[in-house]
Amino acid sequence: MNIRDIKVFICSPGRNFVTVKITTDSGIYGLGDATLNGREMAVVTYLEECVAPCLIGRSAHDIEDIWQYLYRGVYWRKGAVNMAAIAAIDMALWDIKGKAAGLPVYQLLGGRSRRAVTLYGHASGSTIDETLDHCAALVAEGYSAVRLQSAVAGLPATYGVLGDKKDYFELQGSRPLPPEEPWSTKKYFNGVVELFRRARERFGPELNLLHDVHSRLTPIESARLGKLLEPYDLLFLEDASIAENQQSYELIRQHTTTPLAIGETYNTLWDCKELIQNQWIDYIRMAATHAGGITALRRVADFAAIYNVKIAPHGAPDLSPICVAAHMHLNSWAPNFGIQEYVGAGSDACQQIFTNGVTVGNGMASPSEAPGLGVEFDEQAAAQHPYKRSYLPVSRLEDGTLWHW
Ligand code: GCO
Ligand code: MG
Repeated sequence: MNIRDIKVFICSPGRNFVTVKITTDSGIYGLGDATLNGREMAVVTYLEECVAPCLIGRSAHDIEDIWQYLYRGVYWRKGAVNMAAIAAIDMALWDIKGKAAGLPVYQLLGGRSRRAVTLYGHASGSTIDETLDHCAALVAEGYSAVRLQSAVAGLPATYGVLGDKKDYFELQGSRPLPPEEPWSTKKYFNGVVELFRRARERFGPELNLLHDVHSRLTPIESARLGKLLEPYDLLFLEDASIAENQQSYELIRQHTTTPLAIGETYNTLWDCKELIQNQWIDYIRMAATHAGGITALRRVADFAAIYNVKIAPHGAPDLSPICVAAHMHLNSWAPNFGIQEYVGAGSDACQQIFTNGVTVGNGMASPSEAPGLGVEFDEQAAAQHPYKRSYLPVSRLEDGTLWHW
């Protein structure tokens, strides 16, 4: 079963998605996600120009060798563009292997470790009340875990908050250049602790609560936030500070027992080796699409398990339904799975283009039982929604200093 053809598609059903389709000479094909938010065309070019020509004619069964070929065989290791390209090829090859074997991918990984995958939903609002009402609606739908984000009072926009305060879903095409958003740690601190105090007051002790800081704090500020949030018992505090210097998490860890999560921008295990090995974090949030696919994420999960770190894959809207499917297979298998971020099935157009077979209900999800990943991609429907250049916003302090993501 050799690789006959590799096609790369880019479509924008509300936001951009890059999709890879590998077809074999036996007629079996596989699909993978290579979406890199705001840098989509770099991955398309890399796949078409540098990756695809090297793979034509090779055995589609050689997942491991192809992964090594594209990682070790290339002088330029790691990197977001490279690893997103490898990820898409890898997912498509697992999809093909599953179809050839007549088994869903989670069975190839070793079978189920749990009945279903626990999800956390997103609740946000312009005010604390609005955020908590949003949370109540998710609880009514059956969610047992919810991420809370409220607009920072006194700032014109807050990333991660839906509504007129800011769009989280980054409407594509509306941003021909990166918008800029101001940040004030002081203003943020004023509201965030109150948000969680009020959430516990309203929902009681059972509901799992989460929060994403989007890396806006310095390590000592993160340590302080973790301490202040301890009474409200978060499942995890996400991306409190950046960890290019992984040791900065040692400082945060020394001060707080609030569980810590990080990793959605990481491309390889090397980005978080010390974080995991030293048990400075509790959840690793790498995504199959940005970290080299199923092959790579499986290794991350096994490494993390040794140190009591769980996987909690990134599940924002810029990961295509194909990546969502890949995560559901990994999550079903991984003995050290923690929780999966979930933001819904996407726009109507998105659901017309992609079918991923994932069953969602009562705040839980299960992968498709179909052979492979269980995903479908409608090429004609995708062609109706062409690529639109778009960017994530840039963050600046109120005096204009460029700030962290
Ligand atoms: C999350 C993420 C997203 C990212 C987005 C960037 O936890 O859902 O932080 O909000 O910012 O995926 O591409
Ligand atoms: Mg995040």
